[in-house]
Amino acid sequence: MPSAPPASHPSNRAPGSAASPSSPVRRLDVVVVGAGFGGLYAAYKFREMGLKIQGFEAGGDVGGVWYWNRYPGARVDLPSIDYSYSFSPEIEQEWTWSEQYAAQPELLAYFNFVAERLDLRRHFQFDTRVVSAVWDEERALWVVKTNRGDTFEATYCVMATGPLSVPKDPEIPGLDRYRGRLLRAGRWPHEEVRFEGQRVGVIGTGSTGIQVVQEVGKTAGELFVFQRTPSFTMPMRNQPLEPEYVAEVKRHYAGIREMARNSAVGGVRPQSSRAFFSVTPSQRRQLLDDAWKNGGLAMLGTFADLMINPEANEQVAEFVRGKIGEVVDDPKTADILKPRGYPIFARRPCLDTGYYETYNQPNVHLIDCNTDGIVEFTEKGVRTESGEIELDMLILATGYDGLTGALMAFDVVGRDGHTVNEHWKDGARSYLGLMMDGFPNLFMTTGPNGPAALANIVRISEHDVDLIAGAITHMAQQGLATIVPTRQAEDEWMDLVHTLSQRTLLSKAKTWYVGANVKGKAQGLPMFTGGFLKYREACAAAVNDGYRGFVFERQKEAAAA
Ligand code: NA7
Repeated sequence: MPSAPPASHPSNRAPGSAASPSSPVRRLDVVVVGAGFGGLYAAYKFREMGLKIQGFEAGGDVGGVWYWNRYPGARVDLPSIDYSYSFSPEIEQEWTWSEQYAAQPELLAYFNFVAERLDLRRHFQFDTRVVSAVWDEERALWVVKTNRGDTFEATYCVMATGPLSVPKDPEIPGLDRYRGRLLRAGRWPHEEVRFEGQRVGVIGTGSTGIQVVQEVGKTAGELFVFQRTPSFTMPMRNQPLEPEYVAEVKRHYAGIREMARNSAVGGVRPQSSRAFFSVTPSQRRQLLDDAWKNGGLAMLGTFADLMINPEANEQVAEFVRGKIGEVVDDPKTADILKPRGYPIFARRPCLDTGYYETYNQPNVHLIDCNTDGIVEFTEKGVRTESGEIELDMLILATGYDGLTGALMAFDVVGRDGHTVNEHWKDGARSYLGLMMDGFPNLFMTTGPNGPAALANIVRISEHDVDLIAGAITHMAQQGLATIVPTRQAEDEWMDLVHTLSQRTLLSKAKTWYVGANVKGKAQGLPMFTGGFLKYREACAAAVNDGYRGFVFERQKEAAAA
């Protein structure tokens, strides 16, 4: 294992404790940024390898996006048994999920359980932001500074910053003028918020807005939903998990995980190889009806060509529009809720529990921002083109600067002063979604050019951490000091990412997937759309081919450089 010089510093401070700006520099093997799925597993893995590690997390505790997203109705849209770690049989056996799709409090309880069971909290400084990470070419290490004034030096830097960690306010003037209670879904307060008797506004109708609306609509005095682009949402049909079923799952976790790892989505949801037009219209209808009844993302797995055949896609979209018409009483409201003009599933498919039914309640009002756009925020609420709507509370569910936001939000400076912001000015680029040319020993988990948001994030996180751990072990065994991808390898990977993305309808909607929700952001689908298995295979092929596409330097070469 790489070993760092003896630490000239106190041992890890308790979470949340501050350090003076004059604290001595700490020398580490690995710095890990983020305490979500990727960061927690990285801390565990590297510790078990005997590495000296330090993690940083801007939140007050473990959980990543689930630490911040405490809004009412927050819930995962993948089955809990799938959306959980596979690296520890003990965790699998000792933890019991209560619902098919866990709500945020249960997900956070799971993070806490993992952190405690594996004693991981002591590796992190919480409430701590990394403000810069600068590569020191001479000494072949990363110099990492935090907002507490501390400096750390580490051979490796692992950015487990996640694809959704920088919430985005809407680009509407006057937010600071608003005097009512402003709530951001992605920065929800820890205390309970009550809506009884309140006039509440929600801006945004993505996965988050839909979960908020269906929950807040139950108790709010009046709820005003500001919708610009309607999402397609399907019934989640969540249910409690029976003890007998949970026992079966626990007996068969190994096989379940194996199936997930060998699938395109990194999960166990069924996927068809059937082409839409290969079966008769009545069979298609039957399959779609069944998927609707089964709930979850079943619809997405009904046909194999939904994201490559626009006609097939449109027929499925029309099926869902028909369902909206069946549920929503007022035809005008139903019409506004029906998504048009982009392929179904090109925006993240949403799962709901009674979302469309919410609009049948007299206290819920839908505002179509396409015909009555928001002009500005006022002291009392929101002014649309047709007038002012007074609100006691305003909830922003306006999404994230996804995929690239976290790493571009602070100074990450590689060789020759080259920054990630410069590297990504025309769009995110990397080799295998894991490393960037010019940034030695800097790894990403769930990076923007891997499957990122298109496959189970827990499986991707575990895969990436394992690969990074393998590279570090390889380097230790071979006496290597630095690893960096070549420009050519990065170019070739990005060519593949680009070529594959041209074949899918995923880039045909204005979403955070393509950067459309952030003004001035480079546009394009940066994710690897070939599926999780193909991604794993590409990574494994590079590793097995002697780390093809990577350049290593020996310890003394690096020191002499
Ligand atoms: P999303 O899916 O990016 O949704 C954000 C929503 O906010 C979307 O409906 C936007 O409409 C809306 N928005 C943003 N700015 C405005 C303005 N100015 N006016 C009106 N509406 C606006 O984020 P989520 O948090 O819901 O979901 C993120 C991911 O979390 C999701 O994909 C899952 O992976 C889980 P727009 O589409 O821009 O017209």
